Amino acid sequence: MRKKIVAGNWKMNKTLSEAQQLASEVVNMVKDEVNSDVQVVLCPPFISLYAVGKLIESQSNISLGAQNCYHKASGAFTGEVSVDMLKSVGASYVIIGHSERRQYFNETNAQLAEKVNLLLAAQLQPIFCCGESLEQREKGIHFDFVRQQLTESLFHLDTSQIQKIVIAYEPIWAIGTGKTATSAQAQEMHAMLRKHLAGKYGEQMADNISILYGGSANPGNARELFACPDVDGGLIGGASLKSRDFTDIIKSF
Ligand code: 3PY
Repeated sequence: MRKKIVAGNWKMNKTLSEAQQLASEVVNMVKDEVNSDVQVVLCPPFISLYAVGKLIESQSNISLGAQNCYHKASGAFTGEVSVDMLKSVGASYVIIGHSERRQYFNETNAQLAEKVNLLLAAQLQPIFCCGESLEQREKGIHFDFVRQQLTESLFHLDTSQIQKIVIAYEPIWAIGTGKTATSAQAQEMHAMLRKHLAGKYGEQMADNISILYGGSANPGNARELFACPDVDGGLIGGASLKSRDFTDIIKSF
């Protein structure tokens, strides 16, 4: 049985006090209203990780996640944040390879492979993002492109390691645009990703890997997306900044 996960990617939003406020609201709503087995992950900006971690401490179904990490273990990399630092403030998940990082910070599949290795060595769970641009989809190369992202960043892992990975499919054309993939488009890609994983690691292993959908997911479309057999939850952008919307998404399972 694979885990159902709803992760909130707060991106570069919320000051420390705003982050504390939002996290407290989510904790209270989840406590009062969520009785399913969904694992909730809050991914605030680095500076709020520790404080948010303290606020969610008592809620076993809410975990702390970071939005990125550096691809080297430590050293003279001014301004960067290492995997060990994230672990030391209580993170248990780390989003890597978000399309905004690939696009604005030129992250490569090879760097992401390094991040995956460091995270797994520290026993943190990567939420590995993949997804195609509109142009790639229109050219009909979207499956090949996303398959290659997985192959180049993850397929060096052995079977015991791959089961620790959470995958988030986020079509770039649906991020911050208000456009969502239809549930049929999401299911088609998720099924293809699972097949690709099964080709390398076997069907049983692939069946245990959670694949989340991301890209303008909201309370209005979450139920239909989460009803797809290969959609195991969501990586939520804008809608995770409002406790009511985020909780309603969690309740959409
Ligand atoms: C979005 O929903 O826009 C996201 O990028 C989630 O990571």
